[in-house]
Amino acid sequence: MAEKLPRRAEDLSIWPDAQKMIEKARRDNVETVWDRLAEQRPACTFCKQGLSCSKCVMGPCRITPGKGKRERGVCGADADLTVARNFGRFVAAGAASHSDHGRDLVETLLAVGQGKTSDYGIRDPEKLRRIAAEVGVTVQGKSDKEIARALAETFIEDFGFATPSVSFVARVPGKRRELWEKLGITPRGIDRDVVEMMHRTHMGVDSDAVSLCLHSARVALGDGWGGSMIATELSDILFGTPTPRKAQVNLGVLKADQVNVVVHGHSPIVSEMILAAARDPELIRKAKSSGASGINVAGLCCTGNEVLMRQGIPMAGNHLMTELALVTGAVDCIVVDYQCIMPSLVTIAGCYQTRFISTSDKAKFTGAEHVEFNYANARQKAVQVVEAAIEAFTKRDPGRVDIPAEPVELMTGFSNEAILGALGGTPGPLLEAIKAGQIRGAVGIVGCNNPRLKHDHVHTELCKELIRRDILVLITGCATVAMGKAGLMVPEAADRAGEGLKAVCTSLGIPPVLHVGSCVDNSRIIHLCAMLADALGTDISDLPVAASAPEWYSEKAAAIGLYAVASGIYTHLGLPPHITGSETVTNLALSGLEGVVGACFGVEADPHKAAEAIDARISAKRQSLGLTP
Ligand code: MSK
Repeated sequence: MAEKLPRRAEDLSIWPDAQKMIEKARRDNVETVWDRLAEQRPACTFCKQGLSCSKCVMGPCRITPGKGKRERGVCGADADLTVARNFGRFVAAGAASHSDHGRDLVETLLAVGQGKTSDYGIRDPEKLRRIAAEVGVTVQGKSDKEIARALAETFIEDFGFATPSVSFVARVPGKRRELWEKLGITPRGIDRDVVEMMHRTHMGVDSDAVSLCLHSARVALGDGWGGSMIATELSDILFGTPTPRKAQVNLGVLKADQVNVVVHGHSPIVSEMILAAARDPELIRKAKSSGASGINVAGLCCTGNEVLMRQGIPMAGNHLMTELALVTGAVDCIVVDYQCIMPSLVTIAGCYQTRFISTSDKAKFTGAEHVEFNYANARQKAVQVVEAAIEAFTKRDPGRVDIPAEPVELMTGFSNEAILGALGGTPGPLLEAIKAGQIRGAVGIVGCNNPRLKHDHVHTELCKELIRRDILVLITGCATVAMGKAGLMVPEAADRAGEGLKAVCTSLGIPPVLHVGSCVDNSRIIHLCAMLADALGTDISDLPVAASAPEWYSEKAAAIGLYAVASGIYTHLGLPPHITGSETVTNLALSGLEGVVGACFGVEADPHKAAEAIDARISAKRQSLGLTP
């Protein structure tokens, strides 16, 4: 039976700005993600369950478990092995993406240390020294440049195979480290573990589903405690550690009378330079002489989160808003780096005279303009891009512009340093509030949108339900835009929380939903959990915490979910991954992992039932710690 997909705009997204732009797209004959999803229906059930294999040319094979016929692929792989191989590669792609992003930060830091760039520098020298000392780099008597170089060289080793484990494994509580050692899943070199997954899943190598799943966990841990954590910490060192600040969100952040430059993707390396160019008085003068009142930079997806966290740059939207932002007709230039950039954006940009500019040598788009950025030319290239945006503004057709909303306020910038700073420098007060039951627990809501679910419905309903139950919410990635638009990221939202959480938020002047960054910044959440566990002298799996990716779509989200679980954090998913064709793998994910790593996945599309399950988990953990449930 074909899955029935809604057509009415109000059934596709909960937001008026999205609904209006979906309707405008239809009027303008612009195809969107929802149109393409409808064309893909019905979905291939073999692929959906992880039961198709095209990893060699003896096939491709489609496995039908328990039917007697086609129970195995040509090589003899059964459903369990086929699903485990597919899932292993899925996670490896996600971990590789985050980690390759981290690698770019290492290269930039190295260039700073070697004096090969004057465009980038150290904006947080205190953090540079702190992180360097933490991973064993000598800081005494050394200049910032010398430390930057030595720190970059240490992290380069983390990507290879010369170390027994990645540096930040030292942050993991002792009990958990011992468990990983026992299971053989301590992350070693980041690249090594990803490459090993590609090797293991080649025909005729690792042919045991459980063994492959354990290596998937190791690859994911190399992402969370390796590539992503390096990306987060080095971004702070190079661009500044976020501090709380106010900003705005939704399509209303685009300005009809200004040159609108939208940054999209994940890395701050390009977006920070675009921002610097947009603030250049010479370029502002140029924009004004072209008839604009100024240059407005707005963010999409996680590049947006990076500049939102550090610079308070407004957010135009999340994953499912990227096409719709262009449909406003008000975007003069969209500048992209990598990840989560729908190739369809090039075509849509062409419909509205928007300049689509790619910037990374590893992410080119057919039909796009390519302006390649590197650490030696970034400032000059950023000027070129902003000049292109100014030129595009002069060609904009005001008759096709529709900015469909007024922006909503939010508060951002809750790095771990900022959170601990607000608590007087230690996690002690947070633990006291947890012990007293004012804050019953904490949940990280992370990740994407998926057109198979009503846009931002699960995010916002789950979040409202959790804070109502005195559960603090930390958010990253595209969930940020959802909670921001729902008005949950301002201190006044404390009124929508339970009495205990409300009292804590009111006394600190913070929202009940804290923005901690982009998708790589989920590393901040696991680090905070490690600090809490250490302060309690326990393991992460004993804490009253959980994670949730309510509307996830990407391989990266699978890697995040798996590193959270392997770190001991129960993780809710709004949709299952493509593993349901294997009983062994599905049972392992939904319950078996509990006995192995002390946490597992839960799948639930209904936000209220998901909140129930998360709440039950938090209550049980509180009880085991001797606290009131
Ligand atoms: S951008 S991975 S849709 S969070 Fe990080 Fe958003 Fe998910 Fe991409």
